[in-house]
This record gives sequence, C-alpha cells and structure tokens, in this order.
Amino acid sequence: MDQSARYSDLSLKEEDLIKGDKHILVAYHMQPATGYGYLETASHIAAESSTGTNVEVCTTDDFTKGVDALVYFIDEAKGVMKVAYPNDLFDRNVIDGRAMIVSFLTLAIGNNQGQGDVKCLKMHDFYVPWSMLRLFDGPSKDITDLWDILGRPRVNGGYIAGTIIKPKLGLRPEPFAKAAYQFWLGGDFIKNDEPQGNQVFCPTKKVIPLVYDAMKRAMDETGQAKLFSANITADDHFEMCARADYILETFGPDANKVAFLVDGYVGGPGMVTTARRQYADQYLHYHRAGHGAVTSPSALRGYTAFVLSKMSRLQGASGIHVGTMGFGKMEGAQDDKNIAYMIERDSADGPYYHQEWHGMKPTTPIISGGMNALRLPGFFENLGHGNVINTSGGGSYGHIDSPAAGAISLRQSYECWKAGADPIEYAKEHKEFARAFESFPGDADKIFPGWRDKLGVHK
Ligand code: CAP
Ligand code: MG
Repeated sequence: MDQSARYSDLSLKEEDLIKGDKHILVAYHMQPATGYGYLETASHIAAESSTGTNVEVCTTDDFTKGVDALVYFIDEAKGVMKVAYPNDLFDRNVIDGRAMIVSFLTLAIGNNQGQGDVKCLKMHDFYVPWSMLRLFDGPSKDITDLWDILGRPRVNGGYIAGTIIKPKLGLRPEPFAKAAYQFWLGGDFIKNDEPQGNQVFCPTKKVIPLVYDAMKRAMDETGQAKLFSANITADDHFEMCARADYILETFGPDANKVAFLVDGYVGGPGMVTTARRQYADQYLHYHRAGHGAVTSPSALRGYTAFVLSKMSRLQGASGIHVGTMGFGKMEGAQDDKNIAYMIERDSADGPYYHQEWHGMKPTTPIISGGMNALRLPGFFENLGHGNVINTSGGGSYGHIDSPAAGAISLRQSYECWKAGADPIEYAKEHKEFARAFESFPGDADKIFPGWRDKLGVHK
C-alpha cells in the first residue's frame, strides 16, 4: 500500500521545521528492497515509526494524523531520506515529565528495522530541538570534575592516562589489585574491562577492597590522586545499585575518585539512566561493547557510532568510547573526530544536522582500543587536542619494563605531541617512551621507519 500521500510532504522546508521547534529530525541512509519504490518505502518507514502500520485502520482520527511522522526529504540517487518526528510522539516520564532515549529508539529505530520492503536502513544523524533537548538528563559530571580531582586546570586540563585491567578476564583478586597498583604508580585512571564484574573467581566483595588499598598505596607513593572506573553493569536495577553502593561504601572518603562504568549498548538506556540518576555524583563512563553489530560500516541497518555517541550525551554519559579514529585496533577513520566534536562542544555539525547543546555538559571522548605511546601522537594531531581519557590496555601491560613504565610512556607521548617535539628526538631524552618503541616494534617500524638506527637499538 503506497502511504506517501499521508506520510510524506516534500514541500516541508528543513529550516522551517528547525525554527518550529516541534520536531526531532532524522536522516537515514535507505535502500528499498527490490520491487519497491523509494518514496513509497520511505513513507512506510515513517508510518511504522509513528502512527501507522501496513494498512489503514478504522480507528484513525484527525488528531492521530496530526502526529504522523512525515518524510520531508528524499534523494533516491544518494539513498538518503529524512523524517520529521513530532515531539508529541515521544514518551515522557510519569514521574517528572522528562524525555527518554528508549522511546526515540523504539520509534526511529524500531519496527522499521525489520520491514520487508527495506534492504538498508541506517540512521546517520538526528537533530534535537531545544524543546526536547531540555527534557533529557545530559551529563551530571564531566571531565572538569576529573581534572579537579587530579589537580589539573579545569579548562584544557589535558590528557588523562588510563588503562584497562588486563587480561580481560581471569585475574583473581590479589593479582587484579596488583595490576592496578602497578599501573597507578605511573598513570591516572583505571577501568574495569567491560566484562569484569562479580565473576566467581574474582568476587566484587573480595577485589574492591584490594583495589581501594592499591589506590591508597599508589596515591601515598606518588603524591597524586588516582581514579577507578568500576563496572556496575547488571541486568537487574537493584543489582546495579547493590554493586554501586558497595563500591562507594568501600572507597569511603575517596568515593569521589570512583567513576561508574556501564556497558551501555548491551545494557540499554534503562541501565544508563539507572547509573545517571541513582549516582549523579559519579562520573558516568559509557562503554559501548557490542555497538559494532549496528554501527559497523558493514551493518546495513541500525545507526552509526556518531548517532550512538550523540544519544549517550542526551542520556547523561560523562564519557563514552568513541574509537581511535583509525589509529588503534578497532574499526574507525580519521573523520570520526566529528563524533568527538559533537559530544564535547556546545555547538557542532553532524553529517546532516547542526546541533546546539544549549549548555548541556559535554561528554568526554574516551579513546581506547589497541592504543600505545607510539600511536598517540598521530591521534592527537588528527583530533587537534588531548582533552580526552585514553585507556590503553595492551599499551600499558604490554610495555616491556612495567605497567608503570607503560603509563609514563603514554603521558610522555602526550607531552611530546603538546610540545610539538619530534618523537624520535623526544625518545632520546625520555626512557619509558623510548622503550615503547622496543615494546611495540611492529608499530615502531610502521610509524617511525629507521627508528632502531636513530635510537641506537639493535635487534
Ligand atoms: C581495549 C578494550 C576496549 C576496547 C573497546 C578492549 O583494550 O578494553 O574495551 O577498546 O573498543 O577490551 O579491547 P586494549 P572501543 O587497549 O588492550 O586494546 O573503545 O572502540 O569501544
Ligand atoms: Mg575492553
């Protein structure tokens, strides 16, 4: 059934829709399945994503039609369609009238993902009008709070050298805490790896006290504050809160040095908002493990990493993993830097929409995935700044001298880039950075050809 007469209006002007402040706008890349027309399929998507189904129903009245989502733009040659979703379509909390991401997803990335007339449907950008933006929580804590704790300037406080306790799983409490202590002797920030929680071989109530003890010893020995991002991911809201409460109680006077990590993609909006609203004093660290199922360029449905990151700021993530923009081990490209700009700035351009954030706190780009001291200078050069949290697991625990040396090499890498120094020359004066070349010779050969002769290192 061709529903374009009701669910499309190509005369609508985007600038009028934006000025009207009454619609969330969404840009999709869409290809119809064979045998289906472009506008016909786009209109069916708008129907399924708002007030319709695949047939007319007798219960529809004029009010219903007033909240129809409308296709307002198509470019069949480029495979782009844009939909205007009336704000009133979206669910609001009964407790406080505020908006929720799960409603945005269940409509804009809901049934339309399984339509038989669609070959490809992927959200590439969306625009949130102020009338809706102000109804989302946004972050309660941001990187300035971490810089404060670390004794750094609140503006441009710079690079936070972090790691992930590796191996990903398999350490019992004592070796886990020892790994943390060893990194903290040189670094700032440690996170649980995304699957680390309350495994039978490393119970939370055994390992957390040891991690806190390691943090205290490292703070005493270095005279510097340290940070721990503790995973509270769980299916059950009350389990999440039990973990969070136990961790805060254990860290006691140093509870402000605890961030909470949630595996936000697999856990979903409910889990992110549980952490955001129940623990607003903690930095909310959004890990996106699993996102590749929908965000990978090879996925023909779902949404992009850009969309995931923009949604996370609305949900209140203090920081989210944004990939390594082609410098690490995960999928990504240098222009992924626009993801970082969208979540950290108050005004930014997405692939299809400009977004004003009206003072909503920024979400920190968290850089992770195959990074080490050798890969960081190129990354910073591409991004243009170092106001990020970087978590290098292999880049720290793979350093041939020690995790502390790995941590120091990461910081030296940042200082080298910030000073505009030549990495090889810098390495001659900075041992841990120099030893990163020997720790990761494959990267060194690729990024700094001839490094052995220049540094006098022989196989
Ligand atoms: C990195 C990591 C992170 C990934 C997540 C891992 O470890 O801990 O979870 O970076 O990817 O488990 O692989 P390494 P992203 O530093 O040892 O690679 O940040 O792109 O979501
Ligand atoms: Mg991990």
